[in-house]
Amino acid sequence: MSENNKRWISRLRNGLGKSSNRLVDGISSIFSDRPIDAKTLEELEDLLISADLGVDTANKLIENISKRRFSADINTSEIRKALANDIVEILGPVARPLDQMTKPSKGPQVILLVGTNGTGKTTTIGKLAKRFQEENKSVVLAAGDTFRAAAVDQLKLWGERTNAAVISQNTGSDPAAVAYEALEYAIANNKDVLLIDTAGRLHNKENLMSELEKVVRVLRKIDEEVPQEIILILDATTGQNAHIQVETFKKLINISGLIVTKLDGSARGGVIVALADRFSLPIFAIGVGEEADDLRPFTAQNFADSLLELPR
Ligand SMILES: Nc1nc2c(ncn2[C@@H]2O[C@H](COP(=O)(O)OP(=O)(O)OP(=O)(O)O)[C@@H](O)[C@H]2O)c(=O)[nH]1
Ligand SMILES: [Mg+2]
Repeated sequence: MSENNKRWISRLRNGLGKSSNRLVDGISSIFSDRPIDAKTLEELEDLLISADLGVDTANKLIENISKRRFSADINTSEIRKALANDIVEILGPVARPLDQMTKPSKGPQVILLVGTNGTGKTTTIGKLAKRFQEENKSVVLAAGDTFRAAAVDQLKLWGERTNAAVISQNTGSDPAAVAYEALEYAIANNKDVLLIDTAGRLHNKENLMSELEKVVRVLRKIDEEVPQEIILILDATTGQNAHIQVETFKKLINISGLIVTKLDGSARGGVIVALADRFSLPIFAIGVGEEADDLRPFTAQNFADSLLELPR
């Protein structure tokens, strides 16, 4: 394993520390001097639910555990390994590297980022811009959050840091108009990637949600293929609320994948397993901090091993 990979995994482990400590301590205390039976399995199910794995997923994992054969003197690391294996089965199909995002047949790759307030959309755009620049791709950022002047300034700062052009209009202007102008700019200047920021919107505010539809509709007047990806940004610290966010956004626009942020220091990393199991949406990356380098690839085995504190 490369040094770089090792460093990433140790950052992920640190990030997931609170979630994994709780799971691992819980498993140790449930199975200390007790066998795997209906009672301990019920306690394990409760533990998984309290770690945000969700009722259905916890239930499925427990069912799998109950079917497995363990040695008579089971130790808790065997249980952790079995759980990690089953979690890998759930996460494997949704873990998707960034370079597997849909590529355009012509023109720039357009990625629209959406989500509720404060989930990390703008920060994730900065992180993605850095990643693409490192691959020698030219990047344009569209300041589609026209609600607050501060939002444009925040995006401009990321533009400066990552050497990306930023297209913005006055506060209060139509986000669809900003997106349209940015796409025209990206095409005219042969840019490789266009990342479109949007205002945080509560999923229960209908007018704001329909504004998103308009952004997509207007972009498609220029090119029917775009945006190639509509990524929903979820804040892991909101735990179960993430489910409602996915449901509501999915109803309105065609979400093509997720990026889950704030996995550093949050005690709620387990929610990713529940989301993967329930929605099967690709997870393209995870956020483990506020800096440009804090976007990590999401890989099933690393995540499951980190969540259960298994050796690498
Ligand atoms: N710890 C941590 N903080 C993050 C992460 N991603 C974003 N943040 C922080 O979360 C806060 C909100 O991030 P923004 O990127 O402004 O979120 P947003 O979705 O654009 O917010 P609105 O535009 O207001 O809806 C900022 O303080 C970020 O630094 C992450 O992965 N880890
Ligand atoms: Mg923002």
